[in-house]
Amino acid sequence: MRDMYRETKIKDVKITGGLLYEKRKVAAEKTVPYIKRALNNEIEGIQASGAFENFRAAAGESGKNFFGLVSQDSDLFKWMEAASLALQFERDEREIQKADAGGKSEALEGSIKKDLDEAVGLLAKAQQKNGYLNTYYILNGLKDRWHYLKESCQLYCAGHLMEAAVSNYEVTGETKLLDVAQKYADCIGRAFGTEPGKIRGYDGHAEIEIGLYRLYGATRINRYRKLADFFVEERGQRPCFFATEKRNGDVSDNLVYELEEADYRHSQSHMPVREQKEAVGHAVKAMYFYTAAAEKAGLNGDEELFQTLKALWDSVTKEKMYLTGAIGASEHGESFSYPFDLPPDLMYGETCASIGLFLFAYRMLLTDVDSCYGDVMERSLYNGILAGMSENGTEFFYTNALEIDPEKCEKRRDHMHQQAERQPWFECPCCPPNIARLLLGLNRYIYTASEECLNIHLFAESRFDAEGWTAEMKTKYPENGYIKLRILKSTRGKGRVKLRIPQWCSGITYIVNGMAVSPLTEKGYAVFLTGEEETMDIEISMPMEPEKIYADARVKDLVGKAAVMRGPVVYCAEEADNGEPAVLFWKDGGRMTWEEPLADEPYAYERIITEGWRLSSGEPGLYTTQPPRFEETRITLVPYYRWNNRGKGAMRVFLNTLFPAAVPGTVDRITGGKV
Ligand code: FUB
Ligand code: ZN
Repeated sequence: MRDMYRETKIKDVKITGGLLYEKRKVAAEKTVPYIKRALNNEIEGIQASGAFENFRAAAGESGKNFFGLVSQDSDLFKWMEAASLALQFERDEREIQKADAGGKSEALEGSIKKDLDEAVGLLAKAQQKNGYLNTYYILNGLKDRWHYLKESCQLYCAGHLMEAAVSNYEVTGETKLLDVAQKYADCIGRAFGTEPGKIRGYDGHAEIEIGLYRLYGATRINRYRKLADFFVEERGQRPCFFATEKRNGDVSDNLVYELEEADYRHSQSHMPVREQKEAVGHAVKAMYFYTAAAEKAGLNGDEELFQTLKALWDSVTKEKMYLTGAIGASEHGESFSYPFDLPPDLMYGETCASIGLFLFAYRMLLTDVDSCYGDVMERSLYNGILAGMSENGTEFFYTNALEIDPEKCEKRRDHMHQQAERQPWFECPCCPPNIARLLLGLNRYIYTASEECLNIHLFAESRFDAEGWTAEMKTKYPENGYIKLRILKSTRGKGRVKLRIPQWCSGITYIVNGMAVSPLTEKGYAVFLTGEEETMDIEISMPMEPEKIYADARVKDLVGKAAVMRGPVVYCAEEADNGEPAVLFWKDGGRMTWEEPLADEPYAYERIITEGWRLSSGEPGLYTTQPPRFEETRITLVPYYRWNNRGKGAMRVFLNTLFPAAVPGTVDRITGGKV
């Protein structure tokens, strides 16, 4: 029998300080208002959005035509989810009584609430009598709805509406948006299913499944869960639904993109989920699908399905994931490539895909408290996800390569999917509201609990209060690995506290109530026993030294290269500190020193200083018989998530490695004869 934890409620956790608090504050105060303005076309010079305008037209408030991509309703819904969560942030902020919170926080909450209420009103007005709510088809002809589900994103958008509604309800207790979402879910339930006359189909972009499970979680209405179960199991049944579905109406101008007709791997529809073993296709679609399937496995105690998901998890994380938790090695179809094909430069690594991986990991964790999931959550959060947003919260990466050369991004067709700088907006702005909702919803992912067990998966200054447990965590993580926990169990009987031991960490030590202890471990978690009404103080020390990281030799693009991590944070070399990073080599055995950020200097980030070599040509000429020269240099590294906050420039995570001791004859060349 496996564990089955429920998603932790947003109100049960407060993040009270540290990096994640700072990021959430920026998301609430800057990103959420900015996205509202972007979606409402109030920002000059960025790509136009039809998100609000389409709803006004669908509500009969304007006579405008549909504008933008078919996925666009989801941008508004994701913003609504982020805005709902921002309300909670602002309330927590007042409760925590941060020095500068007070009136400012109340005013911001007021304006976000007003924006949200307006949007909810607009949705309710645009919703059709039968509950249908998709602006593309409301404005272009309802008779074509449910057609071309392969690319039209209808159910994908609906799923995001349901997620927004659940978060909105959890935070506000109001049911207006939840009612809209339920009406739409019921409309979808009348149209799809195995019963005669219903469509045995699903969306090309998984997401409705997650939305329905969350709706079930909030309402406990079983038909939403059953409909989600149907969508999970129906995908990939043969003959493939996409080969047979109707395709009336011309949506071709409004598609995000259109892949080859029969590429069913792209949407994970090439076979039923239970037969899938390798993660393939569009990385975001895959993550959302696996997340939903993991939820199904957990809810139903379905071990067979869980094992399928575990195989897919292993395929992603052991063969197809970047060091930063980025996924999606190929620009074509924003998709996975074959195992170990992980080019650091041509890659895609969409911010939404890392977010999806984080969500997939969390769902697995609810059923199986194994540190492999928390490790990946941490990896994607502190690297692939945080890199997606600028420090001011209003610029974003869509793709997140491990190696950027601005000239290539500008001049080479095969690099044009990449941005050398974060952008204020995109034609397909799926990532900005996704990162905002993820950051503002982070409270859900730090702890899980039952009356018997409290699990701690992520480390952040925070408080947890639910299921009879109170926990207070004090830490500056990931700046350092020192954590102080005070835990109180108020329910009856003995309880267990489980703490993830991060994969990166060796030499962890614990002091419990003043005594050094060596706890038992279970699937990568340290386990502590506690009794009723007993306060347990745990001090955890995780030595956090910079370390070189090498890829599996099957990752051909990374042979002879190494990166540096300190704790969960991946570092990178930026041109701003080092000149061109392509010519840098690590010095074998070079010392690495970590320096704290200098509080009073802007952009004076925490950094790692190490010794290295800088290569230059042996003699002029495109090709020459003269080997290159190496001169000693200092290499400065900054956290990857902080890169590109100091203007445009080249960046690399993996630098070249020379192994002079291991390669006969290279020593002279490296030192230029000095040694
Ligand atoms: O189709 C909606 C969104 O656009 C996906 O999640 C992104 O990957 C992009 O394709
Ligand atoms: Zn995205």
